[in-house]
Amino acid sequence: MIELHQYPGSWGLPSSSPFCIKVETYLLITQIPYKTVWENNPGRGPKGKMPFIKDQKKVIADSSFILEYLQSNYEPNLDLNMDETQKVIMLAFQRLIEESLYWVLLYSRWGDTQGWQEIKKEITPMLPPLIGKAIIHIIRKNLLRQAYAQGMGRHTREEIYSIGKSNIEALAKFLENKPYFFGDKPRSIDCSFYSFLITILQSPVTGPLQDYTKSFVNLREYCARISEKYWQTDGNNC
Ligand SMILES: N[C@@H](CCC(=O)N[C@@H](CS)C(=O)NCC(=O)O)C(=O)O
Repeated sequence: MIELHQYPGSWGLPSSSPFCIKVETYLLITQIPYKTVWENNPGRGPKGKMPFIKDQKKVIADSSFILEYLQSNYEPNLDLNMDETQKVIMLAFQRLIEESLYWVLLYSRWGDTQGWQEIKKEITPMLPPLIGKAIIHIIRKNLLRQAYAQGMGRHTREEIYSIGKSNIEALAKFLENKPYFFGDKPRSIDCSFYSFLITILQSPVTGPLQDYTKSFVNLREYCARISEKYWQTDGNNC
């Protein structure tokens, strides 16, 4: 059976990483059997990040490569019968979510003062006693260094949230009142989109990103719909 290696969750989320929730949502929608292996140390993954999967002797890291692998080796494939335009739009929105919105989310959790206080309170007890307080500062430094190298970390707080808001607005406008991103049927993009929405909405990390996301009724309803249908939760946290 497939093993999904992922971080444990916080605040009622299935995992603290949206990329882990993305893969698990895909597995739940497709009903491909799997079991979770909880990991706290990203160094245990082949790319130093979570998630990764093991399937018999194969190890695949990176949520997008994992979904590609699942689509090539298991049924159903959520992305069958999409036209070329839909595929291009899907790729562009996936990049918007995972390569831009991700860094805004990271900043809201680790860079912004309120988020950092919440993160510290939640994660420190999961780390080894005595050295946990030092480790959480090292993790923060490392993540903020990544954000600086990527570029997002060089912007002011206002600039970062204005990027986040325009991303959320584009997603909300494209979704309209459709049940899923491309209509009546869930596609792999719904796994990315949902995982980021639930991570933003179901969190004590408040602030402009969460407030703006909450202001879109269609996003909250979409999030609740997927939570109820595939995660069997009441969707009240969306
Ligand atoms: N492109 C990767 C991104 C995965 C990723 O960034 N994972 C983060 C958690 S959200 C991580 O494990 N970071 C650990 C680190 O950078 O030290 C994917 O799609 O799986």
